[in-house]
Amino acid sequence: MMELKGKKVLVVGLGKSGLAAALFLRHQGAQVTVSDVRSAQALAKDIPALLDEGIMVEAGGHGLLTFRRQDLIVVSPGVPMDTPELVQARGFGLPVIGELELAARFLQGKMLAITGSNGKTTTTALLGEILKDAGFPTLVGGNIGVPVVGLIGESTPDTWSVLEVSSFQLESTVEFHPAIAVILNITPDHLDRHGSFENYARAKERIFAVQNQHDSLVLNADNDRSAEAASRSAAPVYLFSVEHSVEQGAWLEEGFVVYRPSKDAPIEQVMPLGGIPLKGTHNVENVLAAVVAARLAGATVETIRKAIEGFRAVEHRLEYVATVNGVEFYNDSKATNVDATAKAVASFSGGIHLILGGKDKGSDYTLLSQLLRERVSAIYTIGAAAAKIESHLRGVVSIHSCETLEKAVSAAASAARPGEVVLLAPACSSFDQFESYEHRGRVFKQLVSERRGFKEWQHA
Ligand code: UMA
Repeated sequence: MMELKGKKVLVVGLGKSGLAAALFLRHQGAQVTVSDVRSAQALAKDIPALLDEGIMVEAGGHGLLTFRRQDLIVVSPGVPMDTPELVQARGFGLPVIGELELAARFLQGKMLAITGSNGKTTTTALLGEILKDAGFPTLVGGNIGVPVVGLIGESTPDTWSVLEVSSFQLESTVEFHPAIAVILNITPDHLDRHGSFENYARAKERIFAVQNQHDSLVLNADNDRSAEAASRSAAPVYLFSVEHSVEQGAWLEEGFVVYRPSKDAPIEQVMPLGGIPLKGTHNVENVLAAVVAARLAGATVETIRKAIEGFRAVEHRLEYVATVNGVEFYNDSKATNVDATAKAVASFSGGIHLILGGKDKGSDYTLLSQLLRERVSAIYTIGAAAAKIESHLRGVVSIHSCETLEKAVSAAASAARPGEVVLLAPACSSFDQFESYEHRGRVFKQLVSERRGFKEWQHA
């Protein structure tokens, strides 16, 4: 464990992670400064509490000098590692680590870490439930919305920390060492930040970089880039597949989820496929991954089955909102990349009115063409990416340019016939028009509930 007492530490970024990291470092006796590009006015909510703790705050930009006089720099996940200030700091030999790495050095107990382009939050939440139900002291955090550094105080040597980890967090890890690591899938995302698919995939692979033969790595046999990581793993690899059986891991057999701990061991029947309460094949994959990881952590088949049966969709992830005039509304605001949108669309057989758009991340929307032709009645574009999406999908499906979510919900709801679906699965991040994907999802749900209110009022 590193000594922080009396050390000068700079925290870059004052979001959830920066705030938690600054307070933790201060409580360890470090002299802490936080630097953020946002104005003092924008940060007003957090500054007084930090100053009270004796933490210095630099707002409105990152001063080059601030970055020089430090013993350690801790970076928030949303801050790219190649900003000029950080490049210069590393040039001067200053240690620069991410919030996850800092946390990993102090967290007690074992870590079960989950990454992937899609499905991370659902799988993390599900595994958290299973391990709690199994009676293990369990903490849940990471990209799911709770900074890992904030879990340190509650952790004990017996704790299982179930962590959702993103490529942004993994990119800069050094000692981060989960006992069980899961890569659900690797498909293009965050290319604006990582520069190329390969860089992004390599960042994700850091989840098992420090693992050894006593650890376990869980990979998706059906996703090439996930499965291929097996060749670089020092830890034994377990697979899951919705398509075929695997030597050790989980798959589907005659309508059942089954698990085999090793090649020659008997097959364990976990639960009928119909008992999974979540929509879509991608959620079956998430469940299979959770079954493998939970069995490896020591949960019984019985506990796993019950926890899965009682699990409900996490908010903003293919979340059923309401049925209005016979039209079903689904909120998949967390579908912030093309692959997630494809998975959402594939979860319905047809008649989909799809709301697409937001902030583009360098994505190729033509990848959706085939699926849209098969299942989508019309698309409704919103936000900054609208023109690009329209140019990629012109001629594929009928397009309504709506600009705002409000207009899109209204247009889609008017066009959809009973039995059809209005789906928000925008394939983009939200930051052009909303604070976050959660904010976008809540606005969507609000707009739907207003329509329901309108209908009730009409029929009153
Ligand atoms: N900032 C700077 N300088 C910069 C860039 C940003 O000062 O060059 C500042 C911003 O002004 C802002 C702060 O940094 O004040 C934001 O930091 P952050 O983006 O790291 O946000 P946090 O609130 O700390 O949230 C982060 C994760 N955010 C990102 O990775 C972008 C959250 O994941 C995570 O839940 C949280 O830590 C707790 O671990 C969100 C996310 O979008 C949900 N993740 C991506 C995804 O899921 O696709 C990876």
